[in-house]
Amino acid sequence: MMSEHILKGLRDRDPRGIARAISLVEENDPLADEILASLDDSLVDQAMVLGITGPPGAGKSTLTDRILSNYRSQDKRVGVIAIDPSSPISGGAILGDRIRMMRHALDQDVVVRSMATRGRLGGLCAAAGAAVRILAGSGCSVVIIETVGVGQSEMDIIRLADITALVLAPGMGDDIQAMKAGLLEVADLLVVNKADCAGADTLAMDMESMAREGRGKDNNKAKVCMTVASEGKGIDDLLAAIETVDASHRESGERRMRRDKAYDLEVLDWALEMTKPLIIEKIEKSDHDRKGDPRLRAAKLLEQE
Ligand SMILES: Nc1nc2c(ncn2[C@@H]2O[C@H](COP(=O)(O)OP(=O)(O)OP(=O)(O)O)[C@@H](O)[C@H]2O)c(=O)[nH]1
Ligand SMILES: [Mg+2]
Repeated sequence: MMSEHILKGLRDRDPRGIARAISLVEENDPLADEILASLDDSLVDQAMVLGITGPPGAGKSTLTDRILSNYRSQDKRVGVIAIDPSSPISGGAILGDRIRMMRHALDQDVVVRSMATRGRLGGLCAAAGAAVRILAGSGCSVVIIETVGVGQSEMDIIRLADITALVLAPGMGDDIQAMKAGLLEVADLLVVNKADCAGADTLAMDMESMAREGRGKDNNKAKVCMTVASEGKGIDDLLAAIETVDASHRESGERRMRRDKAYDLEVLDWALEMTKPLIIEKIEKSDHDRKGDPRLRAAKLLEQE
């Protein structure tokens, strides 16, 4: 039985079974409900979901790989969800990501999953949320979401994370200006990567002052960390900072609040996903005179039972 096979793969925590389960849910397969219902909710509750975001080329994947190795050395099982590394902006870095992750390919306690935004009409938040649940529910105590910090859908994705690190690198002036508005708000940690490159200290100072200005609601300012991801430098300090933020969020209730918000976002996204086919069907069945305003027509279609 196919469904038994998939569920067994999940129970056995077999990376391929997990990957298959994520695909099925993403494709809205009839098995999706059963897969999601089979997960251990307490594991999902306990896992730490870490968002890694920032402009293309800042070193997010290199950093993710280092963080992953570090957690693995603590014997933690780790899941990674890489959102659309093939966006038009970053231009096909997916191969690079794959290659970098290859050294974990044979590790049964690492599950890496890419998810495309391209060619998708919404539903990314729902799919990524389900992937987080499947990974956490099958024993990944850390789930990392890597996403390029650009579009709105990526911003929504970051809201699935308990903690978000914004990765920046020197020499990307314009990108940083563009990021300021949205991403600084959601960042708990500001990572100045490529600290081996010229301009890193200046960038770190800029970030320090921005962090002071942008003190969040809980009055905690984002901590600035410096890393050289390509050489594995600064990773221990970064992980210590992550742990501190996580502990304080768990204690203050901030974590619960973020999870609640993420939950609502996911419900909305799933609801939209589920109604879309129904609406498409209505449009197809309606008479095609195409007169009048499309907006009015849409309202009328929705009124129809
Ligand atoms: N000098 C230096 N290079 C780095 C460092 N970290 C990463 N790089 C290099 O920067 C380039 C981009 O790194 P990635 O990890 O692919 O960056 P990314 O942010 O994941 O990029 P996208 O996924 O395309 O948005 C690669 O060539 C890395 O080897 C660093 O600390 N110092
Ligand atoms: Mg990347």
